[in-house]
Amino acid sequence: METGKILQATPRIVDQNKREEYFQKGFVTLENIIPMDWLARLSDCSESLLNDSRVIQEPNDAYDLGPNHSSEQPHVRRLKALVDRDPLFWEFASESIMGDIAADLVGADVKFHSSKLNYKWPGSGEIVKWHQDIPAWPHTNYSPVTLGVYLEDVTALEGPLLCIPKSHDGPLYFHTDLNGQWTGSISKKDMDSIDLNSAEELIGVSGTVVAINCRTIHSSAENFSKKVRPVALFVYSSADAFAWMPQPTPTCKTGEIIRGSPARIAHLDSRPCPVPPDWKIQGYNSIFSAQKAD
Ligand SMILES: O=C(O)CCC(=O)C(=O)O
Repeated sequence: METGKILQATPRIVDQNKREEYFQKGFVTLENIIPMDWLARLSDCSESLLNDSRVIQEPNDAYDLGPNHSSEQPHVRRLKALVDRDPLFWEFASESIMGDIAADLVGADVKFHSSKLNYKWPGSGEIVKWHQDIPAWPHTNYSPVTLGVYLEDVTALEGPLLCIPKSHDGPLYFHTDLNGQWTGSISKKDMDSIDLNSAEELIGVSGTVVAINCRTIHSSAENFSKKVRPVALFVYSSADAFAWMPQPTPTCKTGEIIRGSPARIAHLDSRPCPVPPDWKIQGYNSIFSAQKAD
């Protein structure tokens, strides 16, 4: 759906000025928007899954593990395909105000794409390099939006997400090295043309949602605090957006319509998009392992 039409519809949850900000800058912060009871349930579930990781030693379909992982001290970088980990996460993704936030940003007909929970541990030195999301999972249009839910307060210390304003209106970059191998990040040479001084830190208290368009250049810095930074990320698109390559991180709910109706006509955006590797052949672990190889 065209931006103008999305903005004409009466908002369900997101203030009109916040919706306009999202379309102008390519991202927006919705402070303290998730109800406390949901936050408590999500955090309990996250704790319990972290606890379950104590018995595993190698990364698998559910867990991306950092090098310091042990049964005494879990070092889970990412819970993969979150909605497949516990029914609570799907209930949250499909039945809570998350679907309404998505509808305010992509239009009334909303398709679920994927989900994950990224942890960032103090002292781990983990960063997420500058990247755009859509080159890893291209769609027929650029409606996909990631809604990141802060389960704990995120200040400048915890390694908040950083976004480059208006970069969603700029080009899409290859996320490969000189040999064409996937790196999951924009090359240093391409980043030279980006004004890093314009980057905005997306800080917020627990219950804040950050909405980031799939074209927006973003990253996140090291966690310099003493506590872990858990951020649950859910991706939605308009129902008329269709993936045209195999998905890197499919879930059993990928493609489900969570608001409105399925599309009868695909929306095709003519702006070009690089072709990613065929993840069905190459396999995909997570952005952390892809970027580490760079
Ligand atoms: O967890 C973070 O700080 C960044 C997450 C991100 O950009 C991603 O997973 O694509």
